[in-house]
Parts: sequence; C-alpha cells; structure tokens
Amino acid sequence: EESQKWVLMVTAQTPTNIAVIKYWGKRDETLILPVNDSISVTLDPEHLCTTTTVSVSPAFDQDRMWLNGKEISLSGGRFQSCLREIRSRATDVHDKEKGIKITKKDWEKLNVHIASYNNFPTAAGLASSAAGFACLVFALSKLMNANEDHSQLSAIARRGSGSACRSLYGGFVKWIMGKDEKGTDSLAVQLADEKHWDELVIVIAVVSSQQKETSSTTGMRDTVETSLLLQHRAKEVVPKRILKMEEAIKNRDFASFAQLACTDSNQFHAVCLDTCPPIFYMNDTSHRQASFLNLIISLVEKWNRAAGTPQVAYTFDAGPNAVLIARNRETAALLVQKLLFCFPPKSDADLNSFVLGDKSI
Ligand code: 2P0
Repeated sequence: EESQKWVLMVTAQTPTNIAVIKYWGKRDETLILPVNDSISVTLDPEHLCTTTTVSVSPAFDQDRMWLNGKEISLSGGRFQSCLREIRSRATDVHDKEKGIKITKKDWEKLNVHIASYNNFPTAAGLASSAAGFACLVFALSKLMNANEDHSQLSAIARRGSGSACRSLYGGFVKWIMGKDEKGTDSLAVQLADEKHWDELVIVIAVVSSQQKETSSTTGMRDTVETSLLLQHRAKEVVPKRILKMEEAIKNRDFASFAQLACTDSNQFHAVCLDTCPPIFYMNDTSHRQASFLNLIISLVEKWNRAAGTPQVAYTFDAGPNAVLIARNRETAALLVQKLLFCFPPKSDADLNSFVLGDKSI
C-alpha cells in the first residue's frame, strides 16, 4: 500500500559526561532517584559520543533497536520507561515535503526502529549508558515533536540510566536529587556552558576496554544496603561539597576544583570498599593495569604538591580508566609526556589508549 511506504528519521549525537562529584546509590531503583546531588563535565561532542538514529514508519510492526550493529532487546524496564514517557508527550508532526501527517493519536500505534553507535568501548566504565540514553531520549523527542525543555527531557533520560540525565547539557551540569517521591524534580540543570572554562583539557587513559565485573546497578544496590560510610557521605559530605564545587566552577578556581574532584573520587572508591562484599573498581583488572591506575594517583599528587598549587585533577569511575583534567593546554601536553615517560606504551596500539579531549595536543 502506497501510504505504508514512508519512513521519517532523526539522527542525534550526544557526548558522555564525567562526574567530578559522584552519583553512587539510589533511594528508588525503579524511578532511578539518587541519594545525593552530583556534578559532571560533558565532553566535546567529537569524542566519546553516541550517535543514534530513530525512525518511524507504518511498515514497522514492532519497536526494535540495534546497538553497534547488533540487535538488542527493548523489553527491559528502562527502555520501556523512556519510550513510554516520550510517546505520552508526542504531538502532531507534519512533514509537508514528504506529505506525511502524524497525529498525537497515531503515535500510540506507530512503532520505532532505533540504531545506536558508540565510538568508544561499551560498558567499560566510560559512561556509555549516559551518552546512550541521553541521545535516545533526545532523538525520540525530536522525532515525536515532544516540546519539552532539556531539563524535562533529562528527567526522562534519568529513567534509562541515572548519569544519562547529565548528558542533556554541555559544559558543567548538576543533577539535582530532588525531594518528590515520584521523581518529577530529580533532573539536570546547566551550571555553566562549554565556553565558560574552555582552557581545561580532559585526558582519558583507557587502561582496559574490557567490560567491568560489577555493574553500577548491582554495585550501588549493595552499597546502599551495607555501607554506613555511604550514609555519612550522602547526608554530611556531598551537600557541602556540591556548594563548594559550584563556587569553584563559577570562579574558575582550579585549585579548589581539583581538590574537590580528587577527594570525591577517592571517597567514591572508599564507599565501594566499604560495601559488603567489597567492590574494587580500580583493582578489578590485571595487576599491571591496577598498578598503572594507582600510580597515576601518586604521580598527580606528587606533581601538584611540588608545583605548590594543583595542576591536574584525577577522577576514576566504575571501570579501569583514568580521567585526568589539566588546568590548561600546556599542562595537558606535559601530562601526556609524563604519562608516556612513566608508562611507556608497549606497542603502537597501546598509544591509542590516550584519548585526548583536545585534538590539537
Ligand atoms: C557517576 N557513576 O556519577 C557515577 C560515578 C559511576 C561512578 O553514574 O544504575 O550507569 O544506570 O543509574 O548511571 C554509573 O552509574 O547507573 C555512574 P544507573 P549509571 O557518573
């Protein structure tokens, strides 16, 4: 049938984000509501990003999704929540060029096909789910003409993966934990845009692209159930740290920024260690790689002390990779030099493991 032949598509690209005040622990697992606020930096769009194409056609008989070319199931609650939330906000779409008219009512029956690609290792602690769900929700909102602002969309992306809500904005972003038990006020806001502090350079040393052993979801659940340190962190430590970090970002105060980011990363790993059974994200890899990660901390700590004021901040997530934030381009160049000197790559392939946040360095 002629009317069955059309396809409407939207493609979007979303970078991942790196938390400098970490999210770890949920107060509601279904709605994905966190136990504390978090703050992150969104990377440049050309590095570590997800590209997602969403399409709709009357010829599609079910919702389907492909990730990196392989079909994956959409039956999980997280995908279903995102799809349902966006569908319920769909409005009329009129593509005059193609002569296509879709009414709000049509969207309830139409199925979508989703193709998503990550240009970095999936599930190796490089926040692939963050870029992925943010991109999916954004692309669907454009396709279905859901007229929600970025904060509203962030609350939907949050239902896919907590950290995803922070990737709806560039620059520095805060995920406000919210108070509402339905989660309507648990969303992301932009603290400063990408131009505000653009001398910072982020260097990511991808130590292993292997999938991590403990998923964030399981890890967080164990932590919430067993760690007393987490309760102290969420109630006493993070609220004060968030205020200080917001101030540091506003004033481009690298000394405070670095001190807060490093301390928070260390406390996140301490909380993991305080979990029963303990979670070792930094050592959950080969001996050589674990030594590398731990040596990076010493290298940065020594360098910062010798310089008299912080030059580089480190932050480690739930995977065997080091994220280093240099105060400017000169420092970033020196940092890469130091990393290569201390940890000479064994082969050319190893060299690729230094992903630079700035192409020109
Ligand atoms: C963060 N991480 O703030 C923290 C720091 C890992 C360490 O957010 O269960 O994949 O999907 O909400 O978002 C990883 O957790 O977990 C994470 P879910 P998510 O970036």
